[in-house]
Amino acid sequence: MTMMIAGTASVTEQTCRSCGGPHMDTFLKLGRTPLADRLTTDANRGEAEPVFPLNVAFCQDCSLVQITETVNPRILFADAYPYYSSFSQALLEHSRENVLDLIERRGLTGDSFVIELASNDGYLLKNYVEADIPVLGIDPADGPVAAANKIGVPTDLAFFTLELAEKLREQGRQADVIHANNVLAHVADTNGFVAGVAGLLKDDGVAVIEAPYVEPMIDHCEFDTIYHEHLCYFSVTALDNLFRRHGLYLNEIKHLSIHGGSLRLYVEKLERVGASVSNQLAHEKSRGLDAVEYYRDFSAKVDQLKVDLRSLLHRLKADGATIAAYGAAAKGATLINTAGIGGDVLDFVVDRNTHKQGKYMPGQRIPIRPPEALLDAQPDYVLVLAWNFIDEIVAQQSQYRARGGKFIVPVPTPRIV
Ligand code: JHZ
Ligand code: ZN
Repeated sequence: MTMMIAGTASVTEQTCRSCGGPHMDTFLKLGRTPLADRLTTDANRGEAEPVFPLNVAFCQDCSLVQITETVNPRILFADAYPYYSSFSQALLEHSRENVLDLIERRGLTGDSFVIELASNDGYLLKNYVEADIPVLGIDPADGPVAAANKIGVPTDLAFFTLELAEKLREQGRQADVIHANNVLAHVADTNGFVAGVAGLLKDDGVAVIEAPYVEPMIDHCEFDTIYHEHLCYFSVTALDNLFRRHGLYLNEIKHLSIHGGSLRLYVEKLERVGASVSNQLAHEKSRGLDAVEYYRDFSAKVDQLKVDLRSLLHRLKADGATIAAYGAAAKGATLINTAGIGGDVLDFVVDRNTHKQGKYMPGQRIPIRPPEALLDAQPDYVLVLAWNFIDEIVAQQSQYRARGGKFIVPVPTPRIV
């Protein structure tokens, strides 16, 4: 379990982030990679980029899959963090539906209080604001926080910690609903975060948490979703162990297609475990997600994917094709850096996020341009780094396609669509 020393760039964990157990079995080594959301700019192009080991381990005591290197969160999330949730239409719709469902199911009114941890640019909480339900967002990235406050979503610039939870509780600001999407896997102090959620929740409140699910990650070879921001890769088994340690109960889950396969977790102080959870626990046991054997051949599959993708791209290049990429996604940084796909193959990457345009992909330093660049240059192929949004991207790029452009989807096995 981590105690990050101020000023230290990273630490290598010897024990499990969740249970503290010493039986960690490393099953995947991706080498040393640059930070996936640290984009190079013209100003810092001369500097060497820091790289950190990216190794994935299974805890034999509580089943949690995790990386062993913890990079200082101030380095990961502080300055110029480029991820803004609102650039995906699919994510906005997904979030809105989640909010409308909760307002109805929980009977939320103007007397309720909703908190979101890692609320980013207000992409989700704005739906409560529209319904006149009081909210508070908490997020450590200054750009997205400024964007949220600007659209009227009250948001504090802070890391969510147990201390902050206690402070809010002392102020009488406990929540009926706590949202935490794609953040539980990002926090170094896993137990402190969950204890904070427990402290901040009203007795009859619910924490609604979304996290990528380890089962599709392994089954569909989504190894590119592994990077230093993602410390944990959760199974329901590991989550159940984690929440129970803090007097919280995972009572219901929903399967979501977002981000390559995620779980939405409904967590409460009252134990009333529903069939969705008990069935999934039984499913995980029968498939062996609670034993390291399930994860053993992942490394060989990842190596094969990298070889296949590289040889496909090099064959196309040898035939004289031009290739660009879509999505300056964090996962794209893992893919191009671990598979060694550089500027000799990809001419540029496009992304709708204006905060990423004009910068360069980590490590390989491929320039990032607006999506319009695809029609200007009309490359023969586009490698879809943000493959999790493939439908949205294909629909949006119908003109590129009508002119004969083709997409390459890298996972689970490289294919041209
Ligand atoms: P996207 C993010 O990872 C960030 P990333 C974070 N690390 C996390 O935990 C996961 O999500 C879950 C762009 N885009 O969201 C936007 C277009 O340009 O899949 C993004 O830059 N046009 C916190 O970065 C990128 O692609 C489009 O039409 O791997 C997608 O990145 C769409 C749909 C997206 O995840
Ligand atoms: Zn453990």
